Amino acid sequence: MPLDKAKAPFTLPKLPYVEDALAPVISAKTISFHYGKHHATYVKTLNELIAGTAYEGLSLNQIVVHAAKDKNAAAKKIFNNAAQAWNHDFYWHSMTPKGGAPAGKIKDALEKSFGDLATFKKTFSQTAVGQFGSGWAWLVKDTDGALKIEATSNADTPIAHGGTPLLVADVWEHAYYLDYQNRRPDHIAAWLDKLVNWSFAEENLG
Ligand code: MN3
Repeated sequence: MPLDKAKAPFTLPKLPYVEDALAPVISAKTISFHYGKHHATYVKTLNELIAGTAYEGLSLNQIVVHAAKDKNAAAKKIFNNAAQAWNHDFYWHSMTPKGGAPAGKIKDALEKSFGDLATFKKTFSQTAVGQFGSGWAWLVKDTDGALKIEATSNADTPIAHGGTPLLVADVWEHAYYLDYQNRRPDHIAAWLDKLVNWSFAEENLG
């Protein structure tokens, strides 16, 4: 991803589609706030926090990894904003208006790890819905090559812990509240059926 090489000051990466492309599952109004306000603010705040610090010369990935281990009080804020900047760019690419059923290598990998697609969807949905409060639901590749589903809280991200994410669903309320209110299960079901970018997941398989 280009983010691996980007250096400060960071700019808000372009969305890979127009703002109404994911409607009706995710409306243009949700995208305009989520991308144009939330994501943009994480990027802007990150630039302010790292200006004049040792973090300034690092890539976004490196900032996430280093700040996760940094015991300095200021590092937590840097971690939160850097990880949220990274997670959101990964999230936009995890979706496409042309979602549907997985095929090829990624389909084989899902079947090998979960048995069948229905079991993958059920497990992913349970994890996404079961994440208490704000966070993220991830499909990751384990070190043994098996695919796993995990949730992280708030800004936390697998890349801070050496993980290899393939896909992510944002389960903060700001991701779905305007369109689904409190119905996170319905949002996740529609997300899985209509919006997943399986080509992106397959690229991330490596
Ligand atoms: Mn979000």
